[in-house]
Amino acid sequence: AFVENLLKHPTFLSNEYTTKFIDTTPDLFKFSKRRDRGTKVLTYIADITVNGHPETEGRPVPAEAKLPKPPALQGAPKDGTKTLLDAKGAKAVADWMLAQERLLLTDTTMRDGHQSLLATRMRSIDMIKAAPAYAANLPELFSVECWGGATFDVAYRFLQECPWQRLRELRAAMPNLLTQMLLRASNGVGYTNYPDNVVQEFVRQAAKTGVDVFRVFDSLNWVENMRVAMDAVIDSGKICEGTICYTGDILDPNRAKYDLKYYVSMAKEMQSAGAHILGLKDMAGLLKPEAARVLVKALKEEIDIPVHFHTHDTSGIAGATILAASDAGVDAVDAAMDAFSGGTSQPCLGSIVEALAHTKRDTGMSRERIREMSDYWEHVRAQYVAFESGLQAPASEVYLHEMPGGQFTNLKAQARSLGLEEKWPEIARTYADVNQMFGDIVKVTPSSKVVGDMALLMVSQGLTRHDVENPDTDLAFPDSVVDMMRGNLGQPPGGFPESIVQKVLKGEAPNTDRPGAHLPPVDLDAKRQELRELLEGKEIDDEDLNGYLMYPKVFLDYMGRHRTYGPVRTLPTKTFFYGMEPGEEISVEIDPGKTLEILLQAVGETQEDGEVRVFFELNGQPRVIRVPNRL
Ligand code: BTN
Ligand code: 3PY
Ligand code: ZN
Repeated sequence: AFVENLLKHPTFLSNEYTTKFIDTTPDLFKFSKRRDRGTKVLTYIADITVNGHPETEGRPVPAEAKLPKPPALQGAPKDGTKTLLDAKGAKAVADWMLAQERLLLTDTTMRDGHQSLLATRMRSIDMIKAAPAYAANLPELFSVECWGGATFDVAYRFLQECPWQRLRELRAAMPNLLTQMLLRASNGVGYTNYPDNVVQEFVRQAAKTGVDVFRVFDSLNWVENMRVAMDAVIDSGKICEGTICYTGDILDPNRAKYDLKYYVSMAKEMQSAGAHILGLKDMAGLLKPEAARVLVKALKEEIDIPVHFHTHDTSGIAGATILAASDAGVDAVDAAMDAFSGGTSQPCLGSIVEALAHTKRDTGMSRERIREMSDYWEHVRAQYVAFESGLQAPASEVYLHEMPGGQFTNLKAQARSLGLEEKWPEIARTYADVNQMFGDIVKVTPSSKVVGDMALLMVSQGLTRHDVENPDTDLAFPDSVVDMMRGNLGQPPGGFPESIVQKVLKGEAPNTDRPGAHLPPVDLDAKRQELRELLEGKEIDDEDLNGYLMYPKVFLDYMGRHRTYGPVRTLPTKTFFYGMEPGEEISVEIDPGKTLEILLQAVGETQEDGEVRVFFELNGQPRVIRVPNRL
């Protein structure tokens, strides 16, 4: 079931996801309105205890149910980068970055770290507990990447929690530090192009709820398709990190499409488009140390805005690349706290700090404070054993297939679920072939998903690139491939090869303009009214409206489950994923200062009507909850 659920992972899904529970149990949905929140949370625990959580079935179980304890606070939060943004604005932050001799660091643990290692499953509670210690103990950080990318839909879809609430609470707990998000330009935090006004509205709300730095990228590096999102960020007064995605190898003469000139020219376009910072996003970890030296040096010479480098350690050599970039004068780099670093995640933050100590790029960060924080994250990671990928060692194979860190382990799991595990080397090679067949494109969400879909189809049907390209055979392509060839994700440099477009679209003419130019604006008031009716008259705030605009079905499913189960975001992570054992007792703070003491006494036999009675004590009072046995 875990593998099955990985199939549902956003990297692979279309937006039609159904939750069997609401569909098959409409009466619980109806009753739930009248229940108090304590009863709702008990209902969730009872249900998971009896039926298990679909995502952890057959997977390892963590030892401890207690929430990990964050480090002690070293006094009140000192001024940090957020203090500067609030006082002097985005341009002042960029100027300040350029004036620093030290290497600046972004901590990615709360976004890309768990997205790349644990299928994005880290829950808000584990982040929010850590946030005050970030503010008090790590004020030297440039930023904390904690939002966007896949975290938005995974929160609603799999974690049964509101991503906006996560952001709001992190923002409040780290008043001195810049929060950072990853935004897929016109694809928002989704997998498809949204109308311009939906993107603008999303950025406005993200800035209002608490994002300070927006890393904006396009999955085909098409600057034309980045402007709407970048302009919206600039208008919000927040920091726009206009981003280049790195692919290929600038030192390899056979990969001339993405050469030094290409990247420098895109960097200049980012600067002209108003970016405060240039992001250099190496989503697969392909930038080799010597190439980083050359590229960063050129960028520093050719543009005037600071450069912020992001990579993944899939190959095991990313630490060397970071140090080379640092030597060449990069202004800031991304790293993950030790316990969430390495492999498909970012390089190790603590080790970068150590490597640069007593050099001119000394980060000024405290090794003790980093160790304490990493100890906390180590305990958090242990709660998510069910989502570990099992990748045991560095993989130089990444230079062959060029899969992004977040896709690698997922595609592997998906291959396993299709019975293609032993064909992994073939899938990796086919992924590279598909890339060439599509004209050598940037592969990052969502374009990476398209390449992965095509590679899996070819391997499962035993097709070669030659078979696919043969104009005399007819082939049904995955929807995502058809969509991309239609131009719905925009255009790669030089366009898609004409022959593959012809073959996929069977003669239909592609659209080569900006997709947003063809999408009519959404009537926001009408959408709010529509949502209000769907939710039986509930007042719809802007955050909920934005959730609905991005992911209509996912959002409605979330709201339906929320009505039944209440604030399950406050449960300890082990309880959320595994339920409770008879005799076990937990404390759940459902509101600041309002704590439920929950003791599970016993689980009854299944009755004739198929229901199970689950016996609790809630704050010392006996409570019986009936749930269906759905096993
Ligand atoms: C999923 O994978 O179905 C999403 C996770 C939320 C599942 C909850 S657990 C209790 C209830 N029973 C279900 O079948 N779904 C929800
Ligand atoms: C995302 O879009 O979620 C990514 O992490 C791309 O690297
Ligand atoms: Zn990344």
